[in-house]
Amino acid sequence: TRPENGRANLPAARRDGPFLNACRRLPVPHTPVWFMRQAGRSLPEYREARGTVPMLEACTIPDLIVEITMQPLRRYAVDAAIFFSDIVVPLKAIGVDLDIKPGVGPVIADPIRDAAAVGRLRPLTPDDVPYVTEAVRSLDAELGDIPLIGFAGGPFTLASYLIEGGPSKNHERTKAMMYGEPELWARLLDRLADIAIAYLKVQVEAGARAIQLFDSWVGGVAPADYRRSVLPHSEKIFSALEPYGVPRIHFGVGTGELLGLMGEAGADVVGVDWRVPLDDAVRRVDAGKALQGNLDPAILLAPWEVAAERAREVLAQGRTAEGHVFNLGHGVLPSTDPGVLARLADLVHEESAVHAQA
Ligand code: 1CP
Repeated sequence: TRPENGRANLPAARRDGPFLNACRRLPVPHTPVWFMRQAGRSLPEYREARGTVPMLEACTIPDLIVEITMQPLRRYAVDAAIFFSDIVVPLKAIGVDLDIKPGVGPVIADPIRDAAAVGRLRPLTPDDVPYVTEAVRSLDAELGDIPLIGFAGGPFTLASYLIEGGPSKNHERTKAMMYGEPELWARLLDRLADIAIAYLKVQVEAGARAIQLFDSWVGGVAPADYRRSVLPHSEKIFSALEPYGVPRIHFGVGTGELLGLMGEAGADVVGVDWRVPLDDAVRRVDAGKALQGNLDPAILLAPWEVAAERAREVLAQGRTAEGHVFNLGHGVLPSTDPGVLARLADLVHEESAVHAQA
């Protein structure tokens, strides 16, 4: 049964479109498409709307969240919107002293390196993020048939920011804790899983119709360690969301060797970066999963015909999956021409529709 989700006052006749149906491996009239980081610095209207408002503050202002989330939908024929926020917002909301520094990313004032610091990470409640509930409700009403994707950071990626104190190339201290202090590591990841669960529930209960768990930096972990030290926590998150019946997407960068395990963790849709062709990814995940991806975002900086040819290849490889949601293999690069993304969304629709009818 579907838990009470606060959407009872909205029109009931809302149909699941191509995005939700592809996630559920149902027939679609065309391949659905959205772009990770479709809102953000590639759009002049984003830079205009943000002005001088710091990133984390912007994530607490419902009108601004709604405006920035809607901006890409005015330009691109995308089949889903993604909530404008950041993976560190719930950590800030429970009192972690952190900031998002322009050109750097999340920076933590007092990195978490011992049991006392892990103990200070408290659970998240809906009252910690009223601006999320308010913004998602407004978006749900404004979006009509276009579904909103809610998201949270995966446990390894959030742990890495908290332990390293900021962005990191090798995740050295993070892995040192994972290997050397497995009990402390498990306690930290369990708390982060609970925070992600609470944060995702807030979004789904306010109207998000799918969720994506971004474990962006987990690709540096070997499969056996992933299974032992990360998967149980991701699994806890996905199973807590299961009763809501919303598609659950799981994505990380460089996770070619982990795709099967990321599906096993409980994702309905496995996100694939540009390194593994989708027809190969199909063989790496169990039956019963849809795939999302995976055009190299950098190819959009090459001439259009080059990008278009590769997009056609991604569509062809995606036809071997039980369900395919077209996306980039990671987020839109800030220097991307929005006009190219607009053409890409149209190409995906037009060229996949031909095959859907065939
Ligand atoms: O399409 C959208 O609306 C995107 C919204 C969004 C999302 C999904 C933002 C806004 N951040 C995120 C998630 C996020 N944040 C991830 C997972 C997705 C991914 O892998 O790209 C990660 C790893 C972060 C952490 C983060 N926040 C970074 C990366 C730092 C690093 O370790 O290299 C950065 C640069 C940020 C800041 C940020 N978040 C979002 C924006 C638009 C920005 C840029 C800040 C600004 O505009 O001032």
